Amino acid sequence: MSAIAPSASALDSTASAPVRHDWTVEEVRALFERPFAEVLFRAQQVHRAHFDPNEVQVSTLLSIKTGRCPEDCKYCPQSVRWNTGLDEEALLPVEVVRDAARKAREAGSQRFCMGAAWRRPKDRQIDRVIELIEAVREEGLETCLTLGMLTAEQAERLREAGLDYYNHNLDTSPEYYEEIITTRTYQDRLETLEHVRASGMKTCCGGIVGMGETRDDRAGLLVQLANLPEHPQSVPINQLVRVPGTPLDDVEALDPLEFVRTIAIARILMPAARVRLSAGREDMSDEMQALCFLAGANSVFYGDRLLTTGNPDVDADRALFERLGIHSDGLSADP
Ligand code: SAM
Ligand code: DTB
Ligand code: SF4
Repeated sequence: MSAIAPSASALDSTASAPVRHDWTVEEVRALFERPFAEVLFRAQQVHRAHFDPNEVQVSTLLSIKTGRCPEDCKYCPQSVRWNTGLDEEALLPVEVVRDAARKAREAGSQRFCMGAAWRRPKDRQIDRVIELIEAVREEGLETCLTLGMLTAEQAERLREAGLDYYNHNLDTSPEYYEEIITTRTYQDRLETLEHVRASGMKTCCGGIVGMGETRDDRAGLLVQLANLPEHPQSVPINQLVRVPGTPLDDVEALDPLEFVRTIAIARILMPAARVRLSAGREDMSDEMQALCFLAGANSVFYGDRLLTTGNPDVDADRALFERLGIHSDGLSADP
């Protein structure tokens, strides 16, 4: 039996309830304590009020600069501090990126997300990245970048170059954060997000679960995301990919139903956001992914690589979508 009283306001409000930015950790913790079926039902109501529940958006990732990152993120295979045996790579030439974008579009992807293992880009690196944005746009894809911290001026330059989304995650709750990263603060992250919003670009911001955090930390992360001045248009919920050599390699796996619950509560708190079932899908059964879609996830990474680790191949995803009757605007019936 749960010791925490049911949250009437969170579960009983109508699907057209106003979008809120004033959630408390206590309210969200109470949501986590509710029976699974109640949380899923509510998430589905909210999902159906804002989206076609059978439609999923798909994005393809490419690591444009790999490894030797000075930051100490304990989950990340690209930190220079951990010995993960990664093949390092300098910033990719524009034609390599253009080819990868073209292939992604031909496979049915809608958005091309480029990630760089930087703490923060230098202005001359922004010049190079702008060429990449232009090439990906020419291939007819939406664009997304994740380069680390940005100044207001850099965000403005990226928006002027036509960048659609900037990804910058909060990763976990403010309380657990210092266990995971010491080389940049939560406040640093909030400031970069502010620069992205001020520039007029769309924000992609979420976190990672399964890093040994508590349920309160998962609630705390979701509250931080939902109480941003605007909800991120895209909210990636990553399940930790445990990479040998990183300090989190041997952390205990999260209960899959707790992951699904986290997706459902992200959907309830951020009704109009794309909730992305992100990293970790290779470790999930088809049934678990189906539950995540029922819980309100409506975007995924598509293509057999994330940044440096694996992701289900496109044939497996097409087959799963077919079995579930899910469609995506980018994916036609035939490959
Ligand atoms: N270096 C930039 C930064 O951290 O802002 C951009 C690239 S970084 C790899 C992008 C995001 O990938 C991180 O914020 C983290 O949420 C996610 N990520 C990295 N390693 C992961 C892992 N092993 N499992 C799940 N997500 C991971
Ligand atoms: C996000 O939230 N997840 C993606 C994307 N944004 C950049 C990255 C996942 C990385 C997983 C580990 C790897 O492949 O290196
Ligand atoms: Fe560097 Fe980003 Fe990895 Fe942290 S998550 S080590 S900042 S690449």
